[in-house]
Order: sequence, then structure tokens, then C-alpha cells
Amino acid sequence: MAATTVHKKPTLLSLEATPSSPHGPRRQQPRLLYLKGRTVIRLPAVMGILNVTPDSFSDGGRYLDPSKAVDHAIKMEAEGASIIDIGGESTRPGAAEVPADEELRRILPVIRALQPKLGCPISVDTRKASVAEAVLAEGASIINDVSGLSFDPAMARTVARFDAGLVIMHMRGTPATMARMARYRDLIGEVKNALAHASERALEAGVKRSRIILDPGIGFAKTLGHNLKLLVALPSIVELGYPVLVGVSRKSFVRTLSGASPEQLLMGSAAAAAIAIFNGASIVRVHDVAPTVATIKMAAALAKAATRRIR
Ligand code: HH2
Repeated sequence: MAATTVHKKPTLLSLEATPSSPHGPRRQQPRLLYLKGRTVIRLPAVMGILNVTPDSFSDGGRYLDPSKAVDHAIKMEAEGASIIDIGGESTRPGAAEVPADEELRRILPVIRALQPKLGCPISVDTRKASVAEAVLAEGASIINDVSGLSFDPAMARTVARFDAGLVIMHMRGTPATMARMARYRDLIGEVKNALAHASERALEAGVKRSRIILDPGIGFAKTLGHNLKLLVALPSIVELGYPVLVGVSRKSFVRTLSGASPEQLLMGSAAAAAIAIFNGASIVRVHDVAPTVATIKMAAALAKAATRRIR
């Protein structure tokens, strides 16, 4: 159902241009994300996180029961999420790989139960082409590949075959090894180059340009300082010409800087999401949908004001 639904959130403001920045010139921001069929997402948008894992760092174990997962997804959509991102494998630092059949055992019942109830598109957070193939056949619209096409050589072709959306995220190594790979000579240049190359590979495999979303991979082979620098320098990634997704929600750098209580985590995550949107991000991936929707409305309005002459 989601793949043929025109899904517009009239409540969210359009983001017209990124503010001027030492990291790049102003450029027009995409206002809409076109997915397969007649599905259109108005940008900026919120992607709600639904982890159906026993061990995710924030919500692990809470939505293992498919009926709880479905209720939570419907709640997030009602709160203003434009995409629901379902994950069956934790990618927290040190996490071990989950076999494809176990990932599918966690995800498929939730997609099947959600499809008839959800208006917005479903994204699936997976690095494996066989998982992508199965969930796209069940009606998912987007594959969120945190490996940025580096884990499974068949991923881009699989996404292209289904004409699905593709989130290409930057990381190094795997969740098990990435912590020791957080060394860069030119952080922004290296992340930007890697994303540019991965998007070229996606295009060569047949993924449509309009389906590609880039993500600098906050927390993936990045130190606290790298995360902050990437958020500040986001206009440089936006310059590549694709919508940019940013995931900061409840991550460890937020915990370190803002505090670990639920309220502190929420405030720190919302502040980082606001800066991401102000600096040109089109989508933020979050656990707390309602407060983030309110936050990014303000951030998008400020970004718009930054590009307008006020008399
Ligand atoms: N972060 C996580 C997982 N998937 N996908 C994208 N595109 N960007 C991100 O920043 C991102 C992501 C990690 O967060 P979470 O899903 O809450 O935890 P876990 O991986 O432990 O399930």
C-alpha cells in the first residue's frame, strides 16, 4: 500500500536552501523525495526508528513482539513520521553480525502486519542483499544500508531491480571493527569522497538518481569530535546534490555531552537534529518522533530565513 500512496505531510515546512557556510556555497535543497509508484515525501522529514532486535543500544528488546512493533510504528506515523525504518540487526559498536534468516524472521512479520495499516513508506535497515530482496518483495520502499554498499556487492543491483529508495551511509569496517577505524586526515573530504563514489556505484548498478539519499554516518567509525565536525560541515555533504539523512538520536556523543537521563537524551538529540536540518539535512532518523517534528519545523524555518532578505 505504501508504494502507491501519495504521502505528503502538509504540516512540515519545505526547506528551500541551505544556509551559507564556510564549507560550501548555498544550494537548492530538494523539497520532495520521489519513491516508486506515486509515493512522494515532503522534505524535511522525520524517519521513525523501529528496532526489532534484542540488543539495539536504545530500544533493544522493546518491540520484539510484532504486535508491539506495529503499534509503535502506527504511533510514530500519527506523530508525524514520514518513513518508518525497521531494523533487525543492531549496528551499535561491537555488535556481531546477525544471519540473514534471523534478520528476516524478526522483520518480515512486522512488515506484513504493518503494510495494510500504515500510510507512509517502510524502509529497512539492512546490509544484506538477500534481506533487501525479501523485504522489497513484501512492499518495503527504501533500503537503508549502513555499510554504504560496501558489505554486499549485490545490494545496489537488488535495490535497482525493485526501483527502491537507497540510503547510502558512510562507515568504515563493520560494527564490530569500526571503533578502531576512526582516523582521518581530512574527515569531511574523505566522507564526502566515499559517499560520492558509492553513489556513482549505485547509479552504475541502475539505481535512479532520484532514489538516492546520502548519510555521513554519525557514530560509525567516528569519534565525538568527528560527529560534531560532520554536523557543522554538513553543507559540504549536501553539495553532492542528494537529500542527506542524519541519525543522531540518543547516540553516545549525545549521552556524553547532554547527559543520560531520558530528558537529557531527548534535548541533546533534538538540538543535534535541529543543527542538522539548519545545515541542510533533509531527513532525520529518530526515536522520539513528536518532539523532533516540532524541533525541525523551527530549524527549517530558520534555515529558510537565513537565505531570505528581510527588509
Ligand atoms: N544509526 C543506527 C542505525 N541505522 N541508519 C542510518 N542511515 N543512519 C544512522 O545514523 C543509523 C542507521 C544506530 O542507531 P539505532 O538503530 O538506534 O541502534 P542499533 O543499531 O543498535 O539498532
